[in-house]
Parts: sequence; structure tokens; C-alpha cells
Amino acid sequence: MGGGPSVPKNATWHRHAYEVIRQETLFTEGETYALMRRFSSFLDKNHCTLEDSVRADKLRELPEIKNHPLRDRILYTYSMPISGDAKASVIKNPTVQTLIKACENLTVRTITCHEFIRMLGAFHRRATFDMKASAAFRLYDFTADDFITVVDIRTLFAMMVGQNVMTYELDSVAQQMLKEADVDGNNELNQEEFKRILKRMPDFMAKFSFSIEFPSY
Ligand SMILES: [Ca+2]
Ligand SMILES: [Ca+2]
Repeated sequence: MGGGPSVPKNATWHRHAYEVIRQETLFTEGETYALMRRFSSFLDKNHCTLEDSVRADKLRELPEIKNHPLRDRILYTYSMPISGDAKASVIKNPTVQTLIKACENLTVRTITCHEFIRMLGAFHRRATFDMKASAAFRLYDFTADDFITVVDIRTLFAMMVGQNVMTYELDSVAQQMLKEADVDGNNELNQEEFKRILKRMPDFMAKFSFSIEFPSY
């Protein structure tokens, strides 16, 4: 490849971190190093481990996502409740409003360096269709029940266009999308049914990508 970021000589660098990252993303060793240095700057440090974490709202200004309509949802998906009790964040009888509100409440969540790199890895231009499709499924599954249902699609649309512009037309588009892709007719989409929708979207790969900053150190 050449030209990409590299690990400087004499760098404090734990190669085992890269061994983990390269099994999950297509980042090179130099890119992994650059991303870990970027993450350590949020901690006001020069170095960090994959386990180090920051409060999720601190990443709202990340250049890659700060103008993304799903910014808070992306950060929510890759973060954990600070209390460590994931069950406490399960929303009972979810509505579009409660699901969006949960995503906006990032001050009670924490994101590790590992998840930060996974997050950018999914949106990396080199990520494969399957990598992006799995990430998209997780991102759009607002209710976290491993199925995409009409409330997930409604929430997605409302987040993209703003809740107050959410119209009956968009709602019927949501219903229609679900109906068309729901092969077994159980009113919810599993990963396979969902991937079929994405395959029909010619711009999915491009839309689910952004360029990532790799400063040199
Ligand atoms: Ca769901
Ligand atoms: Ca189905």
C-alpha cells in the first residue's frame, strides 16, 4: 500500500492491540496506532489501551460523525451505560420518542477505545458489505431485540428527518419497506431479510462510509 500511516520507530506500542483489531476491522497497524493516539487525546494522554474509556458525549465533536444525522445513535450503539448495568437501559414498551431520547442521553454512557475503533471500522471505506450490513443492523435495531420492526424503522426515519417532520407518508414508507422485505411474513426482519434490502440499495456502501482521519505522530 505505502503512503498510509505507520507506527513510528521507538513508539510505545502494544502490538497485541493490533492483533485484536485486525481480526475485527480492515485497519492496518499504522492506522490502528493513529486511532489509538487519537483516542488517547480525549484522555489527555499520549497513549492508551483498548480498554481505556471516555464518556460517550465527549465524542460528539468527532469530525467523522459530528454532522451525521445519526451521530447520537452511532455513539449510543458503541457505548455502554456507566453504571455497567446494560439491563437497566432496556426500554419497556418503546416508542419513537423514548428510543430517540435514550440515544441523546450520552452523558450516562461510556465508550472504550476498542469500541471507538470498531465504530470507525464499520464506516471505513474498505469495510466489506457484510461488515457494514452487520453494523447497520445493530445501528437500526433501536429496540435491541435482534429484529428490525416497524418501530425501529419509524425511529430511524424520525432521527434522519427530525421528529416534527415525521409524516404519515414516511410512516407508510416504513410499513411498506417492512412488508416488502419480510419474506416469512412475521412482521419483523431478521439479519438475512434486512441484508436483502441493503443489497437492493445501490448507494448503501457509499452512504455507510466516511473518510477517517489518521494524523501522523
Ligand atoms: Ca428491533
Ligand atoms: Ca421476517
